[in-house]
Amino acid sequence: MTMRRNLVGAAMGAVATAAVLTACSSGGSSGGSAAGSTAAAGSTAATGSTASTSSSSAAATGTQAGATQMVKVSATEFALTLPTTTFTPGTYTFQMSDDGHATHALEIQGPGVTGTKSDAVGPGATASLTVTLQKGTYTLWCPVANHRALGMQTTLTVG
Ligand SMILES: [Cu+2]
Repeated sequence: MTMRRNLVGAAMGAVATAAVLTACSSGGSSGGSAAGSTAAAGSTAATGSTASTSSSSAAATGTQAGATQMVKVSATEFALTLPTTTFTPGTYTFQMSDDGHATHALEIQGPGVTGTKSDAVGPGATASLTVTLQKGTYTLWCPVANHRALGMQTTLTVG
């Protein structure tokens, strides 16, 4: 028992001595290089944690990109009004509210999206259109009659 306790004590003493020696060497004449390697080890650890932080934020971004975002579009004679025409890549549901007096709808075209359109609805009704936007430029318009030529068209910038 006493023997074992002494061995443990000796082992701990050795560890403590090693720690002290390490501390001494970094504070000694070779402090420059020791400090340098300590800094390097520190930056490696920091890089590691930064990497894990960025990967978790990337996962968060992925989650965000996976969530469909709602964009309200007001359709009138003859214009499409959106809160913004600048988007980040992701999936969006354009919810058009027919705030005018005629039938309106939405159609969109751009990178990866070819003429996806919503139902045409009358005054006071809403129609939605869900698309995944990639980096690039999209055109959003009303495909009813000649509404597009009359001004129901807007350009969306995704980047
Ligand atoms: Cu229209």
